[in-house]
Amino acid sequence: MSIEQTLILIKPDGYARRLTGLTIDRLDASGLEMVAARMVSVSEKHAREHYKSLSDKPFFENLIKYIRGEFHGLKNHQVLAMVYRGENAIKAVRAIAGATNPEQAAAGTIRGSFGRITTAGQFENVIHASSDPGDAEREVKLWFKPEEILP
Ligand code: DAT
Ligand code: MG
Repeated sequence: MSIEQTLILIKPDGYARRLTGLTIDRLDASGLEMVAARMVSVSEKHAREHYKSLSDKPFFENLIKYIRGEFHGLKNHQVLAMVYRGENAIKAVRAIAGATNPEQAAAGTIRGSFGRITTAGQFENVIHASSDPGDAEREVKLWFKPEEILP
């Protein structure tokens, strides 16, 4: 048994399409515990830091625009950032989220039900979820100060 923390972001498509409540409902129903939550106005620097491991990908510049709400008219660049904690939380939240590519995400997962690929080729997949313990630790630290997370 391993108690983990994982970072979740409601991405701009999720926010703009009013999928925030549905996402939280599914995360809560998993039995995991929400231990931090904050609306964040995502700066260019923060976006690039969050996705730095993808900086050599052809889709990187559009990914930065996407996470900053530029495809959804979000002038405040807002995302909802949360930390959930519990047994195997990282894998559990990835399972609720579904595969990265919305066309390959299983039916019933958040991405499978609500994600899409735009005609411009942009993956809009509603939520971010940390993918492994190393990423989770780095991402939780990047989005939250220690005192913003319940003990
Ligand atoms: P995940 O978000 O499932 O951890 P990732 O870390 O590999 O996936 O990529 C981060 C985001 O980048 C992903 O949510 C959507 C976008 N992305 C990934 N692969 C892509 C691709 N082949 N084409 C367009 N966007 C992509
Ligand atoms: Mg990832």
